[in-house]
Amino acid sequence: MTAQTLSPAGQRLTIAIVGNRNAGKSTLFNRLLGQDISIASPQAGTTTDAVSKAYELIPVGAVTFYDTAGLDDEGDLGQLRVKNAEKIIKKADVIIYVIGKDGLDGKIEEQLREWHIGGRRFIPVFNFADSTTPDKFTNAVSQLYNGIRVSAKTGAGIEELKDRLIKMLSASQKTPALLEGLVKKDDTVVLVTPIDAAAPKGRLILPQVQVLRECLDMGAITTVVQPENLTPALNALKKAPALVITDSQAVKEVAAAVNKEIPLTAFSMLFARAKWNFQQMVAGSKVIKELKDGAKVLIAEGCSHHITCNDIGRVKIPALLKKFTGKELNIEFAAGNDFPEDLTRYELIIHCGGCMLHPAEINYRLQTCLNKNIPITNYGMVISLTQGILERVAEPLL
Ligand SMILES: Nc1nc2c(ncn2[C@@H]2O[C@H](COP(=O)(O)OP(=O)(O)OP(=O)(O)O)[C@@H](O)[C@H]2O)c(=O)[nH]1
Ligand SMILES: [Mg+2]
Repeated sequence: MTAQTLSPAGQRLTIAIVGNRNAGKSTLFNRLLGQDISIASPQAGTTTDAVSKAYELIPVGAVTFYDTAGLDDEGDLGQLRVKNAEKIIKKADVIIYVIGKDGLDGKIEEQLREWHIGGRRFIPVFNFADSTTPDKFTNAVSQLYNGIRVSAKTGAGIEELKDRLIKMLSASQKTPALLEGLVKKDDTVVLVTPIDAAAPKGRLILPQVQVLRECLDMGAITTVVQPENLTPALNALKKAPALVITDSQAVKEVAAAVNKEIPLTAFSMLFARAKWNFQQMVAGSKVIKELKDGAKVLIAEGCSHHITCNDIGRVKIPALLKKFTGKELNIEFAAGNDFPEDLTRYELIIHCGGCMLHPAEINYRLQTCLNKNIPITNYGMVISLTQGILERVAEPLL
């Protein structure tokens, strides 16, 4: 099994190696991976398209390293390469900023400061330790942001860099628990997972698998059923479950079948709380009631290959919105990396659960909406709200 297949992309951590042309990014990339994968040469602009390599970084697990084009690339094509590198930076869990033999300049310092303020995880790496002596400014900035001196050519300092990388990645790996405060050992939990035509063949979708795994890790007694088996399953239980968690698509029938005293929520709610910003997204959903004819709404999907999500985003949600608001909305769609940079023309963003999105990318999307004051919510919340059940499924998480 290769590292590529070990864990889903949403969980595989990514490391972006960035910096100006000729800083030694490709040499460092090859050195960290212990293989000659990316072409390194004295010619500035050798790397054009980003190069990625999946790698098993012990003890962190499966990670992906990215080698990128120089951030100081010029010309029309150069600008496209810079944009591509910036996209990779956005989703990286850790950024390695390689500083070449020319040392630091104000622009690099400004970038490091911005990441520092924004809470990004980054490591300034001062390359060419074999042949350069850093000036005063470089030394001061290095001290400020805990820089590391390495020589990608000789390998000096690489072990220290790997140790730091492992520490940082381990810190970003600790995703908050989905069921925290909701379920404890020996509690009974019922999961409702419809298997319809759009369900993937032979398996469960990632959010369901993650919740189920967490139930098992916690020592909860878990029953997994399709909606039609829910009532018999509840009747068969000697005591009421501590929690029922349903796929949002079945929320209406599940809410009708589950006694009001039993806490009920949806997978999408748990993910909104653990990976996104629950309050921000509940608040975002409230905007739906105020949408007027012609209001621009963006329905955004984290990836473009989940048939189920595609069907929910493109067919079901527009239909539910139309029925609920009675308005002719102006709905646009975006999938994968096409999340628009300029969100100001939208009155609402409705996002998928983002099970395949990196935490850094999710943070970026949330932050962009927050900065521009654009309401954002998710598929599950819209489905629940338009069927009058949002308050009930949000309640256990408030
Ligand atoms: N002496 C010395 N040379 C290095 C070091 N790191 C890289 N080089 C050399 O610097 C040149 C540029 O290295 P690359 O790894 O291609 O640099 P890059 O940042 O990938 O450059 P672009 O792809 O053009 O953006 C090559 O000739 C490398 O052999 C180092 O630590 N010491
Ligand atoms: Mg290169």
